[in-house]
Amino acid sequence: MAPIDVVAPAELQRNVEESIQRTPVIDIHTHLYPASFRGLCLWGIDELVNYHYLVAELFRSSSVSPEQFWRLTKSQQADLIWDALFVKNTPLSEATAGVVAVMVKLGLDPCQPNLKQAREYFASLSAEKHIEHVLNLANVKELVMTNDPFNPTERAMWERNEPCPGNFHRALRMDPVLNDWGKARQVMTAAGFKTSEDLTPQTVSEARRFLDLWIARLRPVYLAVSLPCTFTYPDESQRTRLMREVVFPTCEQHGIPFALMIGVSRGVNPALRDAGDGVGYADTASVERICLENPGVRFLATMLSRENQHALCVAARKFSNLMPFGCWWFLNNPSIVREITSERLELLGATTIPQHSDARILDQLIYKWAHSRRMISGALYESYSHLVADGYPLTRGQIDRDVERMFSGNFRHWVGSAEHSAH
Ligand code: FIX
Ligand code: ZN
Repeated sequence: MAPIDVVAPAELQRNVEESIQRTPVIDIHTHLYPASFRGLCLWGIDELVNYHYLVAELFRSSSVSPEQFWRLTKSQQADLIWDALFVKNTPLSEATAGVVAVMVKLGLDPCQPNLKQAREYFASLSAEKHIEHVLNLANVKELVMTNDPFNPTERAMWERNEPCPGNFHRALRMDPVLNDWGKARQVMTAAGFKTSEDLTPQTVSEARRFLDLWIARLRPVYLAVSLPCTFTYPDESQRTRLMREVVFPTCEQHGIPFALMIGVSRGVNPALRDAGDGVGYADTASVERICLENPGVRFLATMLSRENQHALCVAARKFSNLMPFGCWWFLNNPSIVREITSERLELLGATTIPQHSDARILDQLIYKWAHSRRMISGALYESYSHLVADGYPLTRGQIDRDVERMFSGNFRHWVGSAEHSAH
């Protein structure tokens, strides 16, 4: 007998959209901080408009040079970007359309000739209240930060035990350890760890002791690194040894997953600073070899190049310790989010983590999740409609279960707090 809450084909799209809208997400990769991390917690119109995605777009629509731009104050920079991208041009790009979506959701007029009205609005808010309001608007119940013990400002905040609310999970980022050992070991040495340039047995155990200290301090849900598009594993580099002798054993010992973010080409145009990074096609086989070599470690993986997405899905069919996540950075555009989500549903069902926001400014959660939900909903509806067309009695309960899994259950399961997931 067919279950009672079978969805009629004509009701399918509405049911999928409703389930997607009402299901809260865990945003597994952001650059956000709680209000207590003053100076690192970014929100408001000047930060929104100065987002590095928009800085990159400014130079296509203005004759200002990067040198001239960086000499301006933050509000002068925001005024310049607003005028060039929102007044003199139509906010068509995803990054500009995102600012418009945030302003409309907050009751602001995106067609103002300047930022006066918006600045007055944000000046009237308190960070704590606004964080709560934005998390509700975006239906984000928890998020994961990007915590860098090699950043002196952030390190000082953790060392003086700045309070961090429970819904702001930590992720221990270790780009310097794997991409700039010289810098990483200077920080370790300054903190009293006996490390040398060469990876002597003492250096390896001291580097592990450094990670153990920060794991105890942050209790991260995962350790993470971004890697260049030229990354290969294994090779003759220190990076391979650091992965094999320091990072992966540490993850296995603590039972903490490792997140691989692969495919960035840092500083292709250094004059643009954070806005100057690019993308390159990367070697998915390296991810397969890492998963094969480390069955005791769970890996999260996101790849920056569109051309790597299919192979990453196939790799995840081969390795159950590999969890593809998110449409990272230059992939976080509606048409590509839709494409990648469909591909993952077709190859991996509801077993992946479809999106993360990568938000650097709090308010961005509003548009990044509204736009992603729209595309994920479209992809999911399409997959279900094929199933229903073949005569499957799909229920509302199944839709809700699949959406909950993708929006939070799969991540909880992966990081070991699975009380919600259906696994
Ligand atoms: O490595 C990362 O976490 C990247 O997301 C950032 O470096 C990048 O600048 C960014 O903000 C992408 O959205
Ligand atoms: Zn990021």
